[in-house]
Amino acid sequence: TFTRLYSACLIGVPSSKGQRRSGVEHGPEILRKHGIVKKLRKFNNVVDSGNIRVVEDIADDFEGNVKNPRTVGANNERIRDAVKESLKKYRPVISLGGDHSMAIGTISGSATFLGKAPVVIWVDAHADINPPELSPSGNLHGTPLSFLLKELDSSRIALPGFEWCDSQIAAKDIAFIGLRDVDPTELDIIKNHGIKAFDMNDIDRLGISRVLSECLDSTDPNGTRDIHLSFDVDALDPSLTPATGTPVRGGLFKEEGEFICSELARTGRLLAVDMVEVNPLLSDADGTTRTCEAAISLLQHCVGKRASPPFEREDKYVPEGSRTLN
Ligand code: EXY
Ligand code: MN
Ligand code: MN
Ligand code: MN
Repeated sequence: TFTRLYSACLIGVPSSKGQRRSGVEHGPEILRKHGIVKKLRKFNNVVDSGNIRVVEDIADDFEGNVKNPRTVGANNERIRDAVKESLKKYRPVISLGGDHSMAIGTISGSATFLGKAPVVIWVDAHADINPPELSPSGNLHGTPLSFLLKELDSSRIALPGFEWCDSQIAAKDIAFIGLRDVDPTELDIIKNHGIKAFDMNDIDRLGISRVLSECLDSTDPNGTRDIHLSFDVDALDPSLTPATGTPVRGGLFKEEGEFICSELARTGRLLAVDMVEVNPLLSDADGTTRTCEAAISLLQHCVGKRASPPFEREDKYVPEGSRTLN
């Protein structure tokens, strides 16, 4: 099968300039320290390609409201090239973040390698689709999908650092899982372009198995397309992944995340995975260890570990808080 033909590969992406808190650049090294390579090798061959050398010395600041576009743009061009090159030999190509702005590069890398759009399954508390000039925070980690979405071409502003970037993904290629903190502009884009989106209430109501099937039915009705999974650790409940920059209560259970990863791997078409927003400076040692263990377990399921049977939420304790998309 697929997994026997290919080894998986890890690329560390120590990027942090897509947000304002320090520490997320240490994501790749803290995951290695927690034994990611050895733990993934229980399930498949894994090559660790080391870290991408990120740009840090560009003179950069705000462009309008947008923070550090030159740095984030330059890094993403390198990330695109690294992912594209790795896909010639490995899959899935697993990019360890780093803040989520890196998905501009990883998904561009997948699309450039394929010469067409992959399916993008975006698992996150946030939609990360703000047009940068409309971002409430100016942080580029809340914007990557707006760079990638073809339907936004006519309204996209030119930002320094992104001259290389071409939108390669259509609204119909994307599905969101786990949303619970979405800005009004983002909700408009999701609705106007009919992007498939499942918030936490949908998961409570339908169960993760049905939600994932609907994501795949809408993005890949024939079951033939390559899949790019972009997994933000803040999609999981903060009790499981406290070491992250923008936690939102009421998230996915670990088993639900693992089910998504395992089912996508089982298609044989899981091309690339992002595991992002691990920040070891935002929790104590125990919280950081739990965050790393959760991220590593998700990735084990991306390289062949099988999840237990579909997990249903009924009768489980459901935390309070904002859980809906609208
Ligand atoms: N939507 C908010 C913003 O654009 O600033 C929060 C984004 C958080 C993004 C995290 C990584 O998923
Ligand atoms: Mn997020
Ligand atoms: Mn385009
Ligand atoms: Mn994100």
